[in-house]
Amino acid sequence: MEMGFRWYGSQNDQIHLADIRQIPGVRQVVGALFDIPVGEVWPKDQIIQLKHQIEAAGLKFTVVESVNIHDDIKIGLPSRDRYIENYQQTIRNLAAAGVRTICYNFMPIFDWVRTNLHFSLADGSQALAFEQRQVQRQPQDIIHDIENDANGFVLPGWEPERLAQVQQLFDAYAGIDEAQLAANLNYFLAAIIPVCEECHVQMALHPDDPPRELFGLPRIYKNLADMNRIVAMNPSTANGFTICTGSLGENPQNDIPAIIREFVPQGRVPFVHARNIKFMNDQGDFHESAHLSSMGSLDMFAIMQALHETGFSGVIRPDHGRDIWHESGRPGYGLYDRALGITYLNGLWEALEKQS
Ligand code: DNO
Repeated sequence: MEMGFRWYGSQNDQIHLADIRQIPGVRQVVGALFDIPVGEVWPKDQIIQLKHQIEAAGLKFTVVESVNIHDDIKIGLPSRDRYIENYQQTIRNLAAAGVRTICYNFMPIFDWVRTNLHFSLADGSQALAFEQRQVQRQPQDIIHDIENDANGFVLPGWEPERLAQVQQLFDAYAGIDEAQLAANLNYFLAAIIPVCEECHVQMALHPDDPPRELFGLPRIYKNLADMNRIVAMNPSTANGFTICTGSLGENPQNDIPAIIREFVPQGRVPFVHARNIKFMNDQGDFHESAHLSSMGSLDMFAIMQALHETGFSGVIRPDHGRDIWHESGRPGYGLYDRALGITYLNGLWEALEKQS
């Protein structure tokens, strides 16, 4: 297992590589080129520049999060082939720079959805939260709130230029149900997995967050049964998963240790996001919490134990942190609480190593 930390690059992140280097036990920076429009090829020289920057700080760069998928691919428009060719080229360029894992998602229009970016917790910290009744509102209102509450940062997957066309996007997705979206994923995988195999890159699909239908849009990676369907589409191990404990854990029916025990031994899990959430009621409303098991609804020890037992050897990163100690950064992506999360996860891991 190698501990990583997500970083938005020197132009887009208030956190410096030198700060990340000081978090005990961090080896990897999970990065991306955030300025390339979705669908365009990531130029090799820019990827190599990022790699050199990360390596000069004494850290490694083998996981990219995310190379986002153009909506035309998810909708299945004829123009998808051009975007798929671009994606193939991006895979080759990333592989040439030593990247081994590409995290991506196949969620229509929205990446993750939260309805409050500054939910106040009893200890005075703030966290991201999701309340179902809030998504009865128009998507435009939610976009407006998220953009206004993000402390001036762009949140991952919430590119303002793309979301300015949200009504057109909804129109374009009309008639795309789960079966059609799954067929479009299948088409995409059939085109890119051979390229991944050729370049020794593994794709790591991120779960739908939250893992339930939203705004009438289809969702295809919500639980273990969905994962089995995705494996059946393309059994190559290059067709892998990101296990995001928070996203999957937002459905209390999901048994995350069982999911880990199923897919890690298949060699299909190169990347894990570790995060805890706390349910606020039995309607599935939740807020994110500190990583500690006792602060949330997930048993983080049981999760780490399943990873340890199955010999997980990929990269794990703390997922969203709370805003604490007066930090006001990109919501979910501050330094302090994610660093605390790392220290806790490393403590659990050390105990597991020494007991085995
Ligand atoms: C949110 C992240 C997601 C994730 C993408 C992967 O904070 O977990 O934006 O990176 O869904 O493509």
